Amino acid sequence: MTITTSIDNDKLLWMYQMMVTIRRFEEQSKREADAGKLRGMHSSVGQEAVPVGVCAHLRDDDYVLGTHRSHHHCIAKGLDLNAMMAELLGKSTGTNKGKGGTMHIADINKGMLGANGVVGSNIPVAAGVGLSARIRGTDQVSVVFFGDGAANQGTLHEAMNLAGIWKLPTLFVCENNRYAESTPVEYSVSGESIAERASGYNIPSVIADGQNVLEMYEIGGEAVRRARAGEGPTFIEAQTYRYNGHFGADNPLTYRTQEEEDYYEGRDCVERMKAHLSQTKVATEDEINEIDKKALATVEEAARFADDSPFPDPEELTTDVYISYP
Ligand SMILES: Cc1ncc(C[n+]2csc(CCOP(=O)(O)OP(=O)(O)O)c2C)c(N)n1
Ligand SMILES: [Mg+2]
Repeated sequence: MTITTSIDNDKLLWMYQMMVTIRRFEEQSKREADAGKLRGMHSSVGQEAVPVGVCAHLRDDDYVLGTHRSHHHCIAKGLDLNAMMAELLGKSTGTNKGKGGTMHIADINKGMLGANGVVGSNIPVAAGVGLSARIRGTDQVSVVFFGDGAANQGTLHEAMNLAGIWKLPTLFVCENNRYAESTPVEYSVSGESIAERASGYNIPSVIADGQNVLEMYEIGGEAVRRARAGEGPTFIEAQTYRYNGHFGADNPLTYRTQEEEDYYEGRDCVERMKAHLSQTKVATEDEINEIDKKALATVEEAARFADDSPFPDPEELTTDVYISYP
């Protein structure tokens, strides 16, 4: 698609810096997992542009709901990296005091209502959150990220129906990375696309190049504008790719070809944005290197912070687990 939005330089640089930070964070997370310090790591490397382009339009009081693969959603929504890395390692200084781990990170103050290990369960929650904003009379929006596999859950259809009839301020963002574990979309998705399912609920939909952050920004911006203006939900199918296996132990990747991996890695979102910044002279090579260095330093600091932090006291086992209502 042709990009028509003019994006100010600060926003362009923010998006680049955010994608590089996510990439470095995920590389570090993988090292931590390989060292046995965390289990069940689902890497988002390759998919950074999707939440970055959308979250560039969100405020702290807008809401995001994530999946089992959600580090990139959390970082794009502005969560603290030290606390996130500590959370991954189960430390008491973690975002959720080490009790959520990699798949259940939540930070209410930043509007991150939670990564979620149950595939598809976050989708109706996002409709409910949109309904809450509507009832409270705010212009907040809710954004739910989910995979191509989750798009085959009934929860998506129930949520789209409600969002459609009530014109909820909810964005359905499907990260179609072509696989649910080892199952390819060609096998599991009936119909021409995932996006076209939204038309059954009178929800406008668009297929986006999820490896192009500028396109994600443009499409996300229009969807957020519609939601805030009371025009209802939008469905975005972002076509993307996870460079690593489904999770740490998914290796070798016998269900996909080298040719396919090369194709997607050749369209890498970070590299394309870097090229865009230098071609348009938004940043010099030195300035780009400076951003890269800063991203690495921030992640290294997060790893140190997590390592140096204590595990929760055993007496903390049952605190913050249940909420009692007055
Ligand atoms: C309800 C439910 N069914 C099955 C699983 C096991 N499971 C975890 S991730 C996954 C695949 C999800 O694929 P997709 O939605 O495409 O997300 P991706 O892993 O590609 O990001 C499955 C089947 C689960 N966690 N929850
Ligand atoms: Mg998938």
